[in-house]
Amino acid sequence: MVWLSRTCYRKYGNFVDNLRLYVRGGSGGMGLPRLGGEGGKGGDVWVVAMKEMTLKKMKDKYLQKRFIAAAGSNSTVRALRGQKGEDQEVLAPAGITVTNDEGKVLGELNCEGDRVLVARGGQGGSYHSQFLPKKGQARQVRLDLKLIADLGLVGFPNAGKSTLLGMLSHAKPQVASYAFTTLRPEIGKVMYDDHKQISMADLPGLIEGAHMNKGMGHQFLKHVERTKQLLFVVDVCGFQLASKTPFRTAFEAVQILTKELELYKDDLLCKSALLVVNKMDLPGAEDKLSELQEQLRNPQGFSHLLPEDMVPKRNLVFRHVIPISAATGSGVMQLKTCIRESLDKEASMETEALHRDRLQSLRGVVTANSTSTWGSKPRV
Ligand SMILES: Nc1nc2c(ncn2[C@@H]2O[C@H](COP(=O)(O)OP(=O)(O)OP(=O)(O)O)[C@@H](O)[C@H]2O)c(=O)[nH]1
Ligand SMILES: [Mg+2]
Repeated sequence: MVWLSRTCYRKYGNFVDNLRLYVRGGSGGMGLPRLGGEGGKGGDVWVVAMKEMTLKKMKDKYLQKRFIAAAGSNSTVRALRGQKGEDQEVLAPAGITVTNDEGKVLGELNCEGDRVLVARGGQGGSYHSQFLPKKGQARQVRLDLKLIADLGLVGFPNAGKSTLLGMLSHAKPQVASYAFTTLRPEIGKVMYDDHKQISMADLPGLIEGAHMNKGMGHQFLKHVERTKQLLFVVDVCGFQLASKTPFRTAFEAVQILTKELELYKDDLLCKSALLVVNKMDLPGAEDKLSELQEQLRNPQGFSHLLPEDMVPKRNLVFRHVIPISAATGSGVMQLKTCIRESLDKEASMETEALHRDRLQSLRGVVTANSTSTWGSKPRV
């Protein structure tokens, strides 16, 4: 079962978990042979971690994805030692591995302020180089988000996330009828008949106000950031955290979970998501499922059910909505197939995008070469 509206196609599979950049250090400055002057060193290019940054923001902000540091200044009679060129800083998110095109790890950005040198500036011209400067180092580098799993389970406490992971994988997460049974992520491997494995992270239950650090709060949301796709799990009969907190239906749970992700980082809503409607073995579940399906088809029509500040600005469009019972196992095989289909589709889209990128940068090189050939003076 898939519901896709036209507006949501644009956001489909838009989550960015890697990015390729062209980086080049600045050239060195010219030396001054007459007085033995030394040109300034070219600037370096650094990738620097900044809290609010995401790969998606980088992609939108730096359309060309080319970063070239400034050249060092030439040595002059007034300043025999030329000044160093200014460094170029590329702002990137934390939780990134930086590699070169051959896959060699250049460094990691783990927390705000961490920096990795990705291209050195060229040396300035000096006595040792007949006063001729060196060009800066030029290469492609790749930033990869350190993912903890292909799929992250997102849901209120007690929705049955751990029970589901136990059903789909060999993991044995703790299951209990009280909230916050799961306190840290646990990864399970889901195996397919063709021996492909995917990883699924059981995450602590999310509650209203998580974006303000309530419940497991930010700690939990940080993990959601690091999964490729989201698997929302809701109890078809709804959820109530405590007698003093309001009861939430399955539809309201979907809306609140979406809103919490949006308030934390709205980029999270660009990830592909699937919805699991659990506990279908309970009495009255079929009627509740039909109601939920109707509400999901037209979420705006039911926005009055929640206070205005809890209604997400944009509704998630689930690739699949799958009713299951994690307790009895019904619907779980169908879910497994849908998960695989969704991940395979995203992988093929990524490969296509990578080929397009490579082709584009190759074209850039060809154009640059042909321009320099045409532009050079004929030899006499
Ligand atoms: N009837 C029924 N009960 C279920 C089903 N799936 C899970 N449960 C029960 O729901 C309760 C909560 O299950 P968990 O798997 O621990 O839920 P969770 O989402 O991991 O909860 P937290 O770790 O607290 O976030 C347990 O008592 C399970 O036995 C289901 O399909 N049907
Ligand atoms: Mg759990």
